[in-house]
Amino acid sequence: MSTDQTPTRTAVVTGASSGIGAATARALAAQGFHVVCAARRTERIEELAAEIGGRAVTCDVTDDASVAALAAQVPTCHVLVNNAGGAVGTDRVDEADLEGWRWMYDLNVLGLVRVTRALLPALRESGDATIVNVGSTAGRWAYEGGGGYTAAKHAVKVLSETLRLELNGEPIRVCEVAPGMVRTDEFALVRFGGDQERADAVYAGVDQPLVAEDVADAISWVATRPSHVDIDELVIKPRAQAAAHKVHRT
Ligand code: 8X3
Repeated sequence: MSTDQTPTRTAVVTGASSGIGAATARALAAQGFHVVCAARRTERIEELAAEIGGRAVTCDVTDDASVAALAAQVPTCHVLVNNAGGAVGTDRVDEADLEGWRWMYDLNVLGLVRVTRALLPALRESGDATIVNVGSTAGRWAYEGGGGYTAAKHAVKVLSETLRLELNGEPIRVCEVAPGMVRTDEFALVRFGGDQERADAVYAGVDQPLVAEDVADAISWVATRPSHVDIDELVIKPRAQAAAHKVHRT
């Protein structure tokens, strides 16, 4: 909680309307941050912001004007969590649906660049900032039918490294939190175009996939280390998942 001695720090979380984003907004608010909840679905983020004493800003990270409007409302930002992202489809490279691949690149990669670029003045203004990019184990491992998503998440990993190099010497650290199998309400459902049965099959027999709160906890930990400590990368998976193809199911 903020006191007169510890001025309120501001965090911006994109994709805050559900899943890891909403859980991260709650976790950072519990750490005393004033959280700007950014997402497209206004009603959801307004409810969340009211719950955590934060602020809702409707924002589509794939839209320049929308991101500029977000930045205009955040003069100082201590923590930026680039969480907005998602997967669509499981098409092989030889059958790639380029529209879906373009959507994934725009959302996961260019969305991150757009928001980071727009908020860098506010991050600099804070004098001590952290950028947390939500990557994925899909940014570490290839798997069949995952090409569009794994390519985008590999880009998130490389962009995090690039930003860390480019911002070296400034009081801004760049961290990537890369989750594996996380059971959220929407990730798999969106990927399979609303097919609940296929979405459920992803987690079938897996003893305790991660939940959004597990990842939020990791993000919150990364963001609250002493300023000089940069957690470059944190890969987090359920115990049952040893690798993309090695998931213990009962
Ligand atoms: C989600 C991980 O394995 O579904 O970011 O690609 S996976």
